[in-house]
Amino acid sequence: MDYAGVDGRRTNGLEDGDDAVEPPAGFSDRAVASDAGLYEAFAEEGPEAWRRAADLLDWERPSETVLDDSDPPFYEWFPDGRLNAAANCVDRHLDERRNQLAIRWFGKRGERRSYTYLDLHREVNALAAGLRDLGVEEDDVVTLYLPMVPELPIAMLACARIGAPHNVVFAGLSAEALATRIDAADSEYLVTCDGYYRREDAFNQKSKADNARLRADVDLSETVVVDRLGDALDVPLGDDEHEYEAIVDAHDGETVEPVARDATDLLFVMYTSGTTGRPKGVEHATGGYLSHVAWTTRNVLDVRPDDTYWCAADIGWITGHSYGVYGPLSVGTTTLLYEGSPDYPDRDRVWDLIERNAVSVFYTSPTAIRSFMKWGAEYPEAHDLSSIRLLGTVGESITPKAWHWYRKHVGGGEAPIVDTWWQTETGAISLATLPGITPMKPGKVGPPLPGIDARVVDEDGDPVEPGEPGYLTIAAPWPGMLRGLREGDERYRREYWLEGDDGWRYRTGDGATVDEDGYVTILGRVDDVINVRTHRFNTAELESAIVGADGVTEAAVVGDDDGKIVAYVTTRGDIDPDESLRETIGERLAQAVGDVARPDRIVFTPDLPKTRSGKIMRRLLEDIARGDEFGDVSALRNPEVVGEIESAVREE
Ligand code: 6R9
Repeated sequence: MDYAGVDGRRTNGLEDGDDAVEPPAGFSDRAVASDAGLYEAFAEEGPEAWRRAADLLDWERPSETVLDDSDPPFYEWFPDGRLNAAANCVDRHLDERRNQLAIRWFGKRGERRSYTYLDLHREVNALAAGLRDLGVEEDDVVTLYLPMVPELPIAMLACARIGAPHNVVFAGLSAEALATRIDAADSEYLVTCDGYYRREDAFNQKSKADNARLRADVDLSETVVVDRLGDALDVPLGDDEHEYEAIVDAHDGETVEPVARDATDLLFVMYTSGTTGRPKGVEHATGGYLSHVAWTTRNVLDVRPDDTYWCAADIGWITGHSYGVYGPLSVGTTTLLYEGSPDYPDRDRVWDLIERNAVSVFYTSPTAIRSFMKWGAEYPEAHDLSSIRLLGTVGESITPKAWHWYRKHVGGGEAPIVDTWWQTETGAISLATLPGITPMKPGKVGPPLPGIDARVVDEDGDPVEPGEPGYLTIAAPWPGMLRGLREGDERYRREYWLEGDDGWRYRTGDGATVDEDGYVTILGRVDDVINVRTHRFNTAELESAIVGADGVTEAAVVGDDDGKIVAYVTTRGDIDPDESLRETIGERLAQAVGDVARPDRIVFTPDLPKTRSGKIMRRLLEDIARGDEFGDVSALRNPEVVGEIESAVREE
C-alpha cells in the first residue's frame, strides 16, 4: 500500500493495565444515546441507518435516497434532499426557544455580548440582505478572516442562508496565507475586522488583509470590516470597503428567505495541510455534513437545548466549525464563545467562565489540558465546576495521566470523557465512545462510532493483529465526509483513496493500533503533517520557509510532547548560526504561514539524520525532541550525527 512507514516502537505513553472505566450510572440514565442496540442497528441497516441523523434536521425536501455510491470514491449523501443550514441552526428554533440564548460571547477585555435565537435570526438576516446587496450570489465563495467575535458565526450563517459557501481563514494566519486561500477558493468577497486585542495590545488585522489583497491574483470586489476595536485603532476604509455595523443597521428588520440547497451543494471550504506543501481546500456538502455534525453533537457530546456548552476551539479550524457553530446551533443549545487565551488575565480564566456560565459540556484539546496541568490543580479547584457533566477532547492523543487529571480536577471525578477522533476531512466525530453506553479506556479513543467502518490495516490492506501498528483507514463512506477537494477530483482521489480488491478505502494518514475489544489507539500521523497547538501544518510548507533564509541549507520540523514546534536547521559552513538567524527564521515563518508557526525551539545541527535513500528521518528527530527512547540508528547514512543532535538539543 502506498503509505509511509509506521513503526511499532511508539506506544503513545499508554501504560498497560489501564482498566476500562464504565459510564457513570447517573449519566447513562439520562444520556441521549442510551441503547447499546445502536451499534447493531447501524451494522444491520448499513447506510440507511444514517437516516436517523438526517431526521434531526428540517428538510425543505427530504431525500428518498440515503447514499448514492454508484461512482466511488465520489459519494453523495442524501442526494435528492434539499435544505438550508442556517434555517436549521436558527429559524427552526424560533417557535420553541426564541428567547433562549444561542451565543454568549466573552471578549478579551472582559466585554460580554449575548444573542438569543431571535437576536441571531435578526442579525443573520440583516447581514444576509447586506451581502446580497453587495452582489453576493448563490455559490459565490465568501472569505471570512475574523478572530473569535460573534460576527464570525453570524457571517457563516448569513452566507449559508443565501447559499454562498464560506471560506474561513484562521485570523492568526499571515497575509500570504490569506492571499493563497483567496486565490485558491476564487473568492471575491471578504469579511474581516479592523483588528483585535492580543493581550494588552491592539493588533491591526486590516493591514494584513490589505497586504493579502495586493498579493492575491483574484480581485476582491467587496470587503466588509467589523469594528472590533472602536477608537483603539484608526483604520480608514476605502470606497469598496464597508462597515459591518452600517450594513447590519441599514438592513435591520429585513428577512431573507433561506435558499434551499441541494444536500450535495457546497456549504463551506476549509483549507488544511496535506501531504504536499500547498494547503488543500476541503469541501463539505450541506446535507451529509450537517446531519453527521448534529447527530454526533447529540449522541457523542450529549448536548441538549438546556445545556450551556463550550467548545474552546477557534472557529478558524474545523473543530470550531463543526462543534463551535453548526453542531450546537443545529441542536438548539446555548454555545459559549471566548475570544481570549486561557491564561489571561489569569490562569483560572477557563474555570471562571465555566463557573460563571454553569457550563455543562466542555470540549477542548490535550494541548490545553497539558497547560492546565502545568499551571496546577489549584486553579480549577478554586472554582465551582459542579455544573460539568461531560468532557470532551480532540486534536491529538491524550495520555492516561492527562485523562485522569482532566476527569478528577475538571470533571469532579465523575463526568465521562469522550476522546473524539476525527479530521477536517471527516467533518465530524468518527471514533469515540458513546458516553452513556460504551466504557472508556484512558488514552484510547475508543471504537469507531456506529456506522463508521474504520479499520486498522497493514501495507496490504489486511487487518492487523491486536496491538500491532497499522494504518487507520475507513472502508465505507460516512455522511460528514468531504465531498471533494477544491483542487479537483484527481487530487482528491490521489490524496485519500485506495482501491483494493474489496472496494475503496479512505486513508486517514494516521497510524494506529487496535486492541481485542476493538478500541483504537492513535499513534500519530504517518505522513508529513504535524499537529501542534491544535493546528495542522505540513512540514514541507514550514521547512521551505526556513530554507529560504540566507545561509540555511536544510531544515526539518517536528512537534514535541508539549505541542511545541521544534525546527532542526543546518547552515552553510561559513555561517555561524546566531540569534539574528533565529529571529530571521521565526520572522520568515510568521510571514509565510502566520505567528502560530513560529518555532518554539530552533536547534542548529551540522547535519540531519537521513536514510540511505536520502529521506530525512523526521520520526527520529521527533523522538529526540520529546526525549523519547529511539531504536537502532545504524541503518542511517549518517548515524554519527545522532549523538551531535542529541547534545545540541540538550544545550538548548
Ligand atoms: C478535528 C481535528 C486531524 C488529525 C488526525 C489525527 C489528530 C484528531 C485525535 C487525534 C489522537 C484524537 N487527531 N483527534 N489524534 N486522538 N482524539 O483535529 O482535525 O485539524 O484536521 O486534524 O488530528 O492525527 O489525523 P484536523
